[in-house]
Amino acid sequence: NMNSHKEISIIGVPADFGQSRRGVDMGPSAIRYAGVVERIEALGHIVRDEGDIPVDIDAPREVSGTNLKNLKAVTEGNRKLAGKVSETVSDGRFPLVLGGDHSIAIGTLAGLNEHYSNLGVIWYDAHTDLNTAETSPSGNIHGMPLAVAMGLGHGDLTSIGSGPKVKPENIVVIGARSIDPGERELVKEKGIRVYTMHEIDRDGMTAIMEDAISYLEERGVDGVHLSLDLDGLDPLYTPGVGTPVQGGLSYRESHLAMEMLHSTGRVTSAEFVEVNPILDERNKTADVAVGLMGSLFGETLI
Ligand code: NNH
Ligand code: MN
Ligand code: MN
Ligand code: MN
Repeated sequence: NMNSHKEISIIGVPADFGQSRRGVDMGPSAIRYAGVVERIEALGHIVRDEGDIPVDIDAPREVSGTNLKNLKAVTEGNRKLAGKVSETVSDGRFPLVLGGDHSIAIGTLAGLNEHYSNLGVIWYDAHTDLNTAETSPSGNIHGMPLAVAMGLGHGDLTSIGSGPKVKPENIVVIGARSIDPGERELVKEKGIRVYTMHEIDRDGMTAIMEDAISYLEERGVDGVHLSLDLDGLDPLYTPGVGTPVQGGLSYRESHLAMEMLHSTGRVTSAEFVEVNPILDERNKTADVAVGLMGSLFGETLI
């Protein structure tokens, strides 16, 4: 169906300041090498690779004395990314952002917020990324972007763009299995819809995705952003991530989820993050990422 063909802008963010393992800045290269442009063009979409957001990868690292590591570098990168994402949506194009660690979701969501007033967010991740400096066990900002997007956390981060970027009741988390105490409190306090591995094991991915999609539709969202952390999958399938957690989503469950999202026709932006080629096995994780993008953009087996 020609009407479902999209104009897609690929935006690379070669940044690793939100966590402490080097190499995730090479994620965009690895994903390009895995054939992202060709894979999506083959589906009939018009794809433009916009290259990378300029990131000062050699900026000195802050190793101690703060529970917001590399705050300045994370803030600067996200300001640039927010501008680029906003411009992309202004041009009527679908932003497909390639990380980089998950702290880049701060910029993506800030840019999207210029265009949506009731955005839905699907957070596909082993973690909930709902920490603040007060609750973070690591000081790594990649564990904080969903809190920042709700308006919680350091002012330098929450003030990128204007106001809160997403309402807690417009968020669904899928695949969570490593949740810190402060995050658990926030989930309860804000009533965030979290489908942990327990619910997915119990009810199956089909039921979970149907529930997640109808939940967001009942909220009358005016767009849906998919933020997919490759550590949401089991490390068996995506070993090239900085914080792998056993017991994750399978390859097939993840493809099914992407196919179901495609069927809704409601996804308006996406980001794929945490691919670290240094920790990977022959670019396996980037290959999986590109395969999932294929399903998200309409690939079928026959
Ligand atoms: N929750 C931990 C933290 O905040 C780990 C976060 N790591 C992630 N999040 N990869 O998706 O430090
Ligand atoms: Mn994450
Ligand atoms: Mn808004
Ligand atoms: Mn994660």
